[in-house]
Amino acid sequence: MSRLIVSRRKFLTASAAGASGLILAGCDQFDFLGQRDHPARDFLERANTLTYQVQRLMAGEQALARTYAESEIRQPQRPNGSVDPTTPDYVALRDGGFADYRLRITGLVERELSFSLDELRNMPGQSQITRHDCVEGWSCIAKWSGTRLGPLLDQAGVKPAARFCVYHCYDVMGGGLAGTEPYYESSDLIDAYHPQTILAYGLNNEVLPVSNGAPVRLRIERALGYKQPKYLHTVELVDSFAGFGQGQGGYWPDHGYDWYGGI
Ligand SMILES: Nc1nc2c(c(=O)[nH]1)N[C@H]1C(S)=C(S)[C@@H](COP(=O)(O)O)O[C@H]1N2
Ligand SMILES: [Mo]
Repeated sequence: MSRLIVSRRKFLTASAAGASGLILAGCDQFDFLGQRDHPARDFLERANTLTYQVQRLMAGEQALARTYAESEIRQPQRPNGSVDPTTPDYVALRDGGFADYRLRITGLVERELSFSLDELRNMPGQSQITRHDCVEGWSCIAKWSGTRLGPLLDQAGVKPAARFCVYHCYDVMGGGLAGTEPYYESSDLIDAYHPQTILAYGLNNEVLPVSNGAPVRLRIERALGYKQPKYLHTVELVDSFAGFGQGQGGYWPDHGYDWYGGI
């Protein structure tokens, strides 16, 4: 515990001094920051002090989510939340077989980029069999296939001021008196660059179905189900959540769920 307190203090000193201070201090003492559920990392997230450079340095050695064997997939991935978006933009895309789909990277980047589904599918791909845990109390083991988000962020050139990715989706929630609210989510850059964070276009060796988020949904494997945005169209680099929804960083966080949503 004493080591932790020292590390935390050193870290805050280092981040206040900027990334150069962090390099001088050495990186291995910040290994705990790769652990999603570590109290020190939790503290730092609440402090909201992590700049892009500092987060990028930490993204190197991160704990991986547990993966499973193909034989452990015992059930289909149970569709939950939106399962068939009805927004006009989405309906038009779906009716066109997603030929006109573009995944956009916008916000605090050197160059805004967009990728077609074919471009994403032609990038280096990876598959991972992981467990999806929904806060409603059920889990599914499924195989997700896609391409890593991190290299695409590097292509776009994340600006130093960026701290988070906001993930914008095609579907809307609600529709009662309060009106509809677009589904969105967000993560820090450590999770965005995590080696298992993928733009998934395949599920259990098939094309990702509409009910599970076609054509592209994000997988952040160390996070709860609501942090796995389906029907993704834009990844926006930001320094704050103000101005999105109720400002809590996601549709469900706006409605009282924990922003971090770690497993
Ligand atoms: N765009 C969007 N993403 C979403 C949701 C949603 O309603 N809309 N629901 C979330 C919740 S609560 C869960 S548990 C998972 C469900 O993913 P699945 O339908 O592939 O099982 O998606 C998450 N991502
Ligand atoms: Mo969920």
